[in-house]
Amino acid sequence: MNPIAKLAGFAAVLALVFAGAAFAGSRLDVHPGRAATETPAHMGGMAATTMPVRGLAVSDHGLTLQLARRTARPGRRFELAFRIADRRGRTVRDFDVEHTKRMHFIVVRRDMTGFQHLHPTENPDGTWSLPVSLPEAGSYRVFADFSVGEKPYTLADDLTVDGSVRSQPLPAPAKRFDVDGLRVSLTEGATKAGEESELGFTVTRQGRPVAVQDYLGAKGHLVALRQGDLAFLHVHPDENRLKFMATFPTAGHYRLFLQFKTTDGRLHTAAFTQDVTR
Ligand SMILES: [Cu+2]
Repeated sequence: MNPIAKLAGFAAVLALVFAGAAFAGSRLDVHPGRAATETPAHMGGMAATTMPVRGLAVSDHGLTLQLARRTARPGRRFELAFRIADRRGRTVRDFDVEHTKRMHFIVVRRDMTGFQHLHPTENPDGTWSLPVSLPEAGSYRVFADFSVGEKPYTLADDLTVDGSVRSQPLPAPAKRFDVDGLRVSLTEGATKAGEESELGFTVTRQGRPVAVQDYLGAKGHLVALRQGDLAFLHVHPDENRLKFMATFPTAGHYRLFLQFKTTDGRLHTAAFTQDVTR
């Protein structure tokens, strides 16, 4: 190869290198917004794995909720038995203590009425059982809320109570709920989807503050469910105040079920509709 041809070849290689760089540069320039928006979306996905929406499935990470029965008669007290089975069908027994209990059981009708928070009895064979009474007919969602090996689970199934159903519309969002002669106020609420928000409550009787005693290792217990699919939100209680931290995954309506105990030992349940915006 003569020197001229060699030089021309070298120039061609250089041109290719620069063209490639320019092409790469142009790719970056053409889609700068895509890379920028992909990062938060990905981080949002990661946040979702640390603050998961639970309670949508009967099985999760190899564990399955198995109800002994899935139908009931209205107003008739019945024994509801269930077990948690692992991948090989074995009964799970090694539950962690969460909020002072090894198993929490939530029952609520699909229209988010008839909320009950129950604590079943553990039987020697590893099954759980509890007496349940559902006065109204309808389709109920039942949630077994527990932790195994430090991993939290909320497994859910449906329980049908036969009879004619009178479904209730979701109450409008409100900051106050009167129950048992007490006024419960929502002082801080969720605002935006995907952001951790504080949910603070106060309890008064005729305008005067009412003291609450510890319930399940905190000042109160809060269950938050999404309207539509009844997704069960993970909520962190504040140990010293009637306050909770929760991340509402999407815009929409949620129902908050706050439970607290007054110093006379009575347990009260207040419910709030929470409007979460985009
Ligand atoms: Cu519980």
